[in-house]
Amino acid sequence: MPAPRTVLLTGAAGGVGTQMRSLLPGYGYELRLFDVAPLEDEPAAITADLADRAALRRAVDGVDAIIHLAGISLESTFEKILKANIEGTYHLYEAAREAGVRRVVFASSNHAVGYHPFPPGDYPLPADRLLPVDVPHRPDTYYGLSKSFGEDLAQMYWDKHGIETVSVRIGSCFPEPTSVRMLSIWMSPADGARLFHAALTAEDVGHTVIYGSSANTRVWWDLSSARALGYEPQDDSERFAADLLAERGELDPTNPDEMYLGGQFVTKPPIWPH
Ligand code: NAI
Ligand code: 15L
Repeated sequence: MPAPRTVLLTGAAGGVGTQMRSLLPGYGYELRLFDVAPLEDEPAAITADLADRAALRRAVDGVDAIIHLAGISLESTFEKILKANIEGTYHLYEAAREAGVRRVVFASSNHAVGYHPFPPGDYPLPADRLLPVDVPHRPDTYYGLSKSFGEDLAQMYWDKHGIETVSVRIGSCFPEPTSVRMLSIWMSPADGARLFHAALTAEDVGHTVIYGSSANTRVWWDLSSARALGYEPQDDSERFAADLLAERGELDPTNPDEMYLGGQFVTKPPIWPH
């Protein structure tokens, strides 16, 4: 596949989308922006819902690849998750198929596998303790379930229609980690851009699932499938560890709030209004 140049960024108004709008042009991409929330400072952005098939068709027309971030990014009601994340991702892939787009990078989540306990041991964990990428889905919320669906949808569109996808089980992509759990799953925005660039340019990915994090000393999962795409993370959350640990202490592997990869999504899925 020739290196993509024009890339549709859905969810461009969100937290990750805003970071990627500033970072990805540095890799040579021309971004086409799509979000249901208006982007006041981006007059060319397409303001539309993923349910709007005509708007999606316009959005995908002529792009070389898609980074699909749009959707509800926390737990919500099943009905809202169904519409935005499950039906919305289906509409996105149908638009890609109709327009002949060959590569999608799908923002999956650690919450697709959130019910796996985090691996025990002293950090850094040896390679054979890290959570492999091929563990079964164990969604911790309706939100996580929608990400499991998205990964399966991506697999089907590869097998049936030849559309390649890299499904990125993002950990926590924020400027800084703000909890002890995030020390293990943090992905700096700069590493996020490195990872998306690798996912857009690697050859012959078929459908590849990867974890998305920085090279954290406390990492819980196996980054080898991401590194195999050419991803070379540069950041490590360890510089934030002393302060967070002094304030909150190590995670308690017997506390249901803390013992799973998905953290509090597992035990207290509050229903955020969206
Ligand atoms: P966010 O909530 O800040 O942004 C999501 C964007 O999607 C918003 O701008 C929203 O307006 C848009 N959106 C929601 N429903 C839509 C619809 N029906 N049609 C069009 N646009 C719609 O989320 P964030 O943090 O930027 O995450 C981006 C993606 O990455 C999400 O899919 C999220 O599930 C995933 N992710 C993010 C993680 C993180 O650490 N930020 C961790 C794991 C996954
Ligand atoms: C996610 O999937 C969410 O979108 C993000 O807001 C964080 O909560 C992240 O997971 C996390 O697990 O920290």
